[in-house]
Amino acid sequence: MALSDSITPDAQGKVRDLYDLGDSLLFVASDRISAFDFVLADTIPYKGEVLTRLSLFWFELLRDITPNHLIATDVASLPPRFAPFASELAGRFMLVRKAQMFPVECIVRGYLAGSGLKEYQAQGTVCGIALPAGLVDASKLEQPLYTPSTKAELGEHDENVSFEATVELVGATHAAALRERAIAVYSAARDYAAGRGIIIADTKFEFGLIDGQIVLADEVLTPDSSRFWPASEYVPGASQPSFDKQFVRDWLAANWDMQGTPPRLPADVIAATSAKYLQAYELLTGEKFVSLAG
Ligand code: Q0Z
Repeated sequence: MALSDSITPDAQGKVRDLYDLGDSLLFVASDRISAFDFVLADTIPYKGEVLTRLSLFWFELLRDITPNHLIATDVASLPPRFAPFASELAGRFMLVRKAQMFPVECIVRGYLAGSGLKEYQAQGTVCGIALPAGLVDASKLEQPLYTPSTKAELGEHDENVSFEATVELVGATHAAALRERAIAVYSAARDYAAGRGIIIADTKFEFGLIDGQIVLADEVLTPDSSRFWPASEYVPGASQPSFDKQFVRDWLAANWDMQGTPPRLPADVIAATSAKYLQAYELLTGEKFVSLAG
């Protein structure tokens, strides 16, 4: 019997379950994967554990740059009703402090890609910020850009907003602090990852307030919240392969008309995708991935 069938999550994201423990929260990352905004029927072995342990790695590496919401990562710290699920939980959960979350997705972009590239090609700006002429797909930006968005209703896309709009949402002091903190965290992570052969093209942070302090929350600097590119294949002027989901996206694009329910993935696509998640973990941490699952 799976944990989520025995204890009902209080909230579910596309790939994560959330349990409200009163004064703390339990996040559990599944092996579910989304592509083209669909959660697929197939799971990717170890994906939830890889993402959780990457977040924990970053929290530790970045601890001098920002406090975070983490309390514990051992099953013994959970209420006893979770003990029967110890092997299912191992490596894929975080016990975190409840924060007053800011209603701002703090996106930082160091490279031109995705919606930023589209806006630049149409009007020379990214989220209204004018950029120099002549940039191409995947160009490195001179300075990292802070391009906040606001969380959309379920099923909708997040909406890019101006910095001034975030001032209206959280006040001038918090808005400026979020921008400064997000850029500082991104810059440190980008520099670290560059030395390990991974380009962090862009990423999304969520921050909250605990005891009046701004803390880094949610999951951080994972392939699901960021664009990771292999530095060895980096060629500006062309769309870069995504580190993790490229096999899935390519296979779906070639084998599905994007109507209705996505088809089941072939076993080799699942295995190759799992291997990419493990490779991202091993490159970034410098450690072999050994699952903690029982
Ligand atoms: C809630 C969400 C998910 C479903 C972040 N430390 C915190 N305190 C309060 N809230 C949050 C955090 Cl991290 C928080 N969400 C939404 C996440 C499943 C809903 F995994 N995000």
